[in-house]
Amino acid sequence: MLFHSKLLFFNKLPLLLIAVLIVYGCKTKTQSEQTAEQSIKLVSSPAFNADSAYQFVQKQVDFGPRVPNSAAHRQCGDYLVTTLKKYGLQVTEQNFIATTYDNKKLNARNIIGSFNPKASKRILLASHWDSRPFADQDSLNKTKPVPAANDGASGVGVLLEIARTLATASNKPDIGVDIIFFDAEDWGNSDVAKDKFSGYCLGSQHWAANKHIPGYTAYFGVLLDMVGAKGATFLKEGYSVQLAEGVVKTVWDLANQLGYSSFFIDQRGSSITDDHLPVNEVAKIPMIDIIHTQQDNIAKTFFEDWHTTNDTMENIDPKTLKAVGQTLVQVLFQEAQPEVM
Ligand code: AHN
Ligand code: ZN
Repeated sequence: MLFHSKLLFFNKLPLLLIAVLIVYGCKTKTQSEQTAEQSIKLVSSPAFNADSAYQFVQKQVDFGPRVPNSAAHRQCGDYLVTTLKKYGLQVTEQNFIATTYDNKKLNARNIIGSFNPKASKRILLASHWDSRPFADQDSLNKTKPVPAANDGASGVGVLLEIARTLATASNKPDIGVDIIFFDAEDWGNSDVAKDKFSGYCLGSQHWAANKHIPGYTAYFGVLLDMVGAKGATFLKEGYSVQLAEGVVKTVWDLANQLGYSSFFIDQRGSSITDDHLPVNEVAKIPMIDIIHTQQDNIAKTFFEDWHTTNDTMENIDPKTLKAVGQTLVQVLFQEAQPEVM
C-alpha cells in the first residue's frame, strides 16, 4: 500500500513539474507586460514656456495681495479675464456673494475660460486666484495680507501659460479644456471650524453647486495649488488617491516619463481640504490636486513660507513651473489622441 502510493506520487511528478513551469511562465510574462505598460508612447506636444509662466505669476503679484473686496482683487480679476480672452478662450464670469466664516460678505468672482467650447471630451484645470487676507502663520505680521506668489498666483500663472500654449500651438489638440480660476479659497480659519471646509473653498463650493453651464461635466479635473516653490515636492494627495486614483496614476506616470520624478513623488501624502473636494463630491467630476506637501516634516505640511508675508516671488522657481506645466500640456495632448495611449 505504501509502495503503491509512492509510485502514484512519482507518476505524477512530471505533471507537477509542468504545472509549476506553466505558473512560473505566466508570472514572468505578466511581469514583462507590466514593464512594457509603464512607458506610455508620448505624443508630440508643444514646449511649455516657464519664463512666460513666471511673468504671469509676477504680473498678479504686482497688483498687490488679491484679497476679496480690494482694488487689487478687482484689477487682477479683470486682467485674468482680458488675458484668457486675448488667447481666444470663451470666458464666463461667475459673480457671487460669498459669506465668510466670520460673516463678512465678499464680492467674489469665479472666472472660467474655455478652449474648444464645442468639444464633448473636456478636461477641467483649476487653481484659486485670491490671496489670503491674513498671514496667520507669520511670526510677526499675522494680520497683514499674504502676497500669495506661490499660494495663489503660481497655479494661475501655469494655467495662463497653458492657455497661451494651446492658443499658439501649430497642432491644436482636439479636446476641450476648461480653465477655472476659483475665488475666495483662502479666507478660512481651521481654529474656528464650523463646517468641514473651515471657511475655505467658497468659490469652488459655489461653482460645484451652480456650474457655469447646466449639466456641465468633464472627463476629469486637475487642481493646482502651490506649484511654484523651489524644490517643490508633490506627494500623491490623499483625497485624490481615494476619489480619482486613475488620474493620479496618469499624471504621475507622465511626469516621471518626462523626467520630473524629483517633483512628482511616488508617495502618498496627507489629505488636504481644497477646491477639488466640492468638484468631486458635488459636481461629481473626478479631480486631483497637485499640491506641494512636505516629505518627512510633521511641523510644516506645506511649503516653508505658507500663509506668511514671505510668500513672495523670491521663492518662485521657473523649474518647478516647468515641471507642472509641461506635464499638464502632455496630459492634454495624450488625452486628445487616446488611441496611442
Ligand atoms: C487646509 O489647511 C486643511 N487646507 C488649506 C487649503 C489651502 C489653503 N490651499 C491653499 N491655501
Ligand atoms: Zn492658502
